[in-house]
Amino acid sequence: MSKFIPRSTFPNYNIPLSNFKGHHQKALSKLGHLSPQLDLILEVRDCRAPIATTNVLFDKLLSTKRKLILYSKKDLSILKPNLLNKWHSSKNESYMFIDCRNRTDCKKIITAIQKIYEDLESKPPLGMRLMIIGMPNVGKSTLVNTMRQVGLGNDTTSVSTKVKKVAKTGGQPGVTRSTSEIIRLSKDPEVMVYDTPGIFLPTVKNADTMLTLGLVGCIHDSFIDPVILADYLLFLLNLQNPTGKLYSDYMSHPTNDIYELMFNIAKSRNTLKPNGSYDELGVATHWINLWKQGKSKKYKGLFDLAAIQDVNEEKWSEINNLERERVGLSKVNQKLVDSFGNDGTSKNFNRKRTAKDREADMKNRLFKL
Ligand SMILES: Nc1nc2c(ncn2[C@@H]2O[C@H](COP(=O)(O)OP(=O)(O)OP(=O)(O)O)[C@@H](O)[C@H]2O)c(=O)[nH]1
Ligand SMILES: [Mg+2]
Repeated sequence: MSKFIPRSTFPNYNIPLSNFKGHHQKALSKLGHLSPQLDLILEVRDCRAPIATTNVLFDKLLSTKRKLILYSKKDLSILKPNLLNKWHSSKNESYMFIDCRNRTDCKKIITAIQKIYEDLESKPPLGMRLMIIGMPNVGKSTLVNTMRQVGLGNDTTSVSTKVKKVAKTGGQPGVTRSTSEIIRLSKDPEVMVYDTPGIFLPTVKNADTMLTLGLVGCIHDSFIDPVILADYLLFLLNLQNPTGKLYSDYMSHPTNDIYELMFNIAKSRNTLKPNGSYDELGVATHWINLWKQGKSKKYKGLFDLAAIQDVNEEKWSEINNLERERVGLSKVNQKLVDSFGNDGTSKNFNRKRTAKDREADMKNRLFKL
């Protein structure tokens, strides 16, 4: 048999590149209004797609803020922590590699926050204020709940029954629709956090990125044809391991043909019809969900092409800079610059100030007293 060669490029399907919604815009302006009272930003990215789940819009609004980057869902990912180190060390950016449901990981985050608090020259009199931000469905609300249990509970091993979950979570994007009221995470020192809705980019740069975001659940299941998504997953898996081992439960040799794989999946699940046909959408969705939800330990994934290719720090910075330039030209970005200036600190000079602005000013003043 001839040697199997994985595909090096994926067909450019006509997939919508935008999923930016009204509540994303609203959350962005709320972020701008609350920004003056924030002492620290927790930016959550999915570590199965560390580049695609980076939203450069936040950099505009919060460029002057101290930030801790949290790469979530480490239990579902094969991303090497070394790669993150390579990317972040020269920029002196703080990051952590976490499972949002894991109490030990959340304890480490709280300890890091307490350390940052201790290093603050002037301590905020009413406690430290954080905001948790990120793309949809990366685990922000789950993280708030676990950090709260750890921060307000007494021990880190058993589940505290006293500390209730305060943030609604769920498997689809868009579960959190509006910025929360302030939530207490710990008492000594006083640490409070705002949970925010996941915010999408105005548009993503190409169909590959959209497919990557589909595989980590940043966009709704119904948004992309499951067969295309299943095929993209096969394309990525073959690049990671061209032996076919990653789907050896279903077939004995590697393939570039999603229909061959789907046929074999249907066969091994006994869902083939007598005429040899099968429910394409059902099988494709089953195949995607194995990886998306990490149905067992063997389905750990990495869905960012650049991360699979192990790009170096220079290339990673170049990708981010190009992305900043591209998103910088969008209307959404222009609106932010008009309202909050280039770094999120200035007030809008062209627009008449509204009652909402005055309310935000008042809150910010009170918090900083
Ligand atoms: N395996 C695993 N699942 C996680 C982790 N973090 C969150 N989840 C799951 O991911 C899904 C989304 O979590 P949420 O906390 O609702 O995500 P979110 O970022 O608040 O989502 P939006 O509010 O829609 O933007 C839920 O089903 C969580 O149980 C993690 O670290 N590992
Ligand atoms: Mg949420």
